[in-house]
Amino acid sequence: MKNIDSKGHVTGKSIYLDDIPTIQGTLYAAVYSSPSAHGIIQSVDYSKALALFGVEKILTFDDIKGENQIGGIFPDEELLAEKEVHFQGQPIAVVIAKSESIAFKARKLIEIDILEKEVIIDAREAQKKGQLIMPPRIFKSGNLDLAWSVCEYIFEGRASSNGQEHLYLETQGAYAIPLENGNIKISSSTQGPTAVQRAAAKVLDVGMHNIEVDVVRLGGGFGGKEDQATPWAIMAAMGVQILNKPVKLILSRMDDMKMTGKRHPYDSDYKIGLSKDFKILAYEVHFYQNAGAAADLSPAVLGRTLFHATNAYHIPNTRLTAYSCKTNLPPNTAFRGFGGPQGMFVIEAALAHAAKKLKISTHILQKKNLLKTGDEFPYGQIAEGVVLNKLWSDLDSKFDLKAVENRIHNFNQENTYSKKGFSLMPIAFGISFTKTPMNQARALVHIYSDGTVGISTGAVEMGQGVNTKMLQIAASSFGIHPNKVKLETTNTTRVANTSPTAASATADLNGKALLKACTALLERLKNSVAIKFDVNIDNVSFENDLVYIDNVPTEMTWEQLVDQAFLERVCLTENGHYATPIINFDMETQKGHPFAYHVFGLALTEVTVDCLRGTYEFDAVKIIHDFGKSMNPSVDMGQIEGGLVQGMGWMTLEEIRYNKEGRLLSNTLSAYKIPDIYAVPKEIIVYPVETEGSEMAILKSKAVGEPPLMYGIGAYFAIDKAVMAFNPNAKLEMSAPFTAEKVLMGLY
Ligand code: MTE
Ligand code: LUZ
Ligand code: MOS
Repeated sequence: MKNIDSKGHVTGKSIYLDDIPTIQGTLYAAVYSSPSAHGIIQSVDYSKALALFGVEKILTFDDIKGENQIGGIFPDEELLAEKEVHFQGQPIAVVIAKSESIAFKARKLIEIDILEKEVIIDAREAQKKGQLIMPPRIFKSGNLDLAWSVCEYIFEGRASSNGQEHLYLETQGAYAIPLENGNIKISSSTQGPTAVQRAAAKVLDVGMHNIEVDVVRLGGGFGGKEDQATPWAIMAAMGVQILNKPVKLILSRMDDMKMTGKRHPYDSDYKIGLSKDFKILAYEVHFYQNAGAAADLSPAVLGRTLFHATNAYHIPNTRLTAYSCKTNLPPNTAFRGFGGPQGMFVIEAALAHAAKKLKISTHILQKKNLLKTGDEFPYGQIAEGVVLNKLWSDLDSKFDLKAVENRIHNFNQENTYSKKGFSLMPIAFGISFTKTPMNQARALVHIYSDGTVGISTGAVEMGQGVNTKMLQIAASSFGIHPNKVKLETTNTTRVANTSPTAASATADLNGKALLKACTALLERLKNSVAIKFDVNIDNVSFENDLVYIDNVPTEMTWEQLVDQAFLERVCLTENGHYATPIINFDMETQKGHPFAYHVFGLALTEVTVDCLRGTYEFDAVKIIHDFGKSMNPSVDMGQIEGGLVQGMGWMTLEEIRYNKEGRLLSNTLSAYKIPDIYAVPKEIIVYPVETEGSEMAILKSKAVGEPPLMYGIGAYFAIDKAVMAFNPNAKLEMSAPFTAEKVLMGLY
């Protein structure tokens, strides 16, 4: 089944936030933000802005009826700055005017006086000064001190990875409208409708029942709208609360880039110890996470860095220490992989470092240490259903690693100013929110009396195809044609208390809830058939829009059955609730079983470096991926390709730069380069490996949203190899992204 949104997208008919028809009298908002990265606000002069014709109101913290607080994990973030500002782009006021252009014009007339304070943009510097979001978090396993003493080889180094701009095509925004009795409806481009509802209620000092949040779909989220869609939605809602008129707030691209947080940059010190036969015995890391000016989701992101610090390898003795460092940058946030990729980059850097010193291929070390079923992760979970060795031998038999190595070696012998490199990148990514209580979902199903079906779940469609998967579940459960099923918007009045659409777990959680609701409805309908035909309920099934008895079609259509059931006063609506079983985690001991299952895969990346220019092209990426039993191969394949290229962008082209004053320099699309069609590998081959899947995956179809991003890490190490082929003495720092400039410096 194809993605149900494809046609709407290519014909431009799909509805995004800015396509929602506006109500007459709608006002437009622009956010006024701090020009300084750290300082005390002495005074703000709004008089000139207020005097501009068409300006209705300028909202400040003074207009907040409830709490001026939007911190999701820790209460450390004001919606609108009161006295002190902590990053450039921190919202201070919201100009509300009759048109967007008046709002922007008025914003320019605001004058501010700020007493500047010291600006810190570097994570290590913040840590040295004791600027931490929370105490360091530590994972320990085995006996590290003892392990060092038996290691034959020990290598120490440093690895860093930069942030990443989400660059969803649709910028952040919201449209809030007044309903009766002071109630407010917010259309929001958010991954977390409930998060918006909860925070809005708190800031406006109303109940959650007074706020309705509705989401049609997002033009991409990638984690950037898990927590950070909230402020704009509340600002619009505040406008409604005070002016009783609809208010629309959509960030311009430049505002979005400067006001919102990104993937966390990390700097890390590692120490890795190997036995004589190249088994990793010991691994120690200090991670310095650049959290930005407030916690946002940083503590949870930090957790996932630790969970994935050993990636797809078994390492018996570890000590992993992670610092969440408070700096004067916009609060960094969720981004596809959620800290996992940053952790994986470091172990890959450590292995590449060790291999260089040992004068062997990195993949010898990787292969030797691959995780196996029964191995224990540093956090206590026992690995299950691990297929990494199978993936490796599949890849080897399909592409012949030895032949690849020889071909590249020969090419490099024959060419002076063009060098090739390749890398392998195995992945093991844990599926579930690491905070166990978040792993729950609900779905609401109506069968209308004409046999058509309406579905609401907590899932937000953001391009990943979750609506298509939900529709498949309902249509196949009832044995009816998909055009009889409609996916409703994601709305807090129909499905309440939702977890955000995140952690790649959306289809699993919401799909399981939906399946439960459908199953309950099926039982009732089967019962109705069983009575009518005087057969056993187990002999009834539905297929091809018909009622089947003993697997033989009857004359009775699905519509006739639904009509009959309705007349019999059978309830044709059901709510399903699902909570992932088994999972748990003990924060005291930092041990448990946090993940429902892991997703595995292996990527082979080949690159050619132009050794005169420092530029490079990716010849091919070949992936063997563990889909379990994919319920929609074309949607899932799209996730693999998109995730891969997004990961490669993070590792190669995308370079976020702040100056010492904390000003974002890469604040436009001309200063921030993401992969385009020319940057993608010339060849991408994805081999699905059908595995048993997992009972906790929806229809055994494993989660696919985030894992493929981490294949992109292979790009970094392929380039590294090619550069070393040209200049074996290159002193390369492990510092992503590997931009063409860095390549050139490495070559010469
Ligand atoms: N794919 C598209 N097209 N757009 C997106 O915003 N977000 C990614 C991934 N794939 C995203 C995407 C992220 S960060 C996550 S967590 C998952 O989709 C969320 O959806 P899922 O749980 O349904 O996989
Ligand atoms: N969000 C979250 C996530 O709150 N917890 C998680 O574990 C997570 N993992 C990936 C992406 N978003
Ligand atoms: Mo994805 S980072 O879980 O939104």
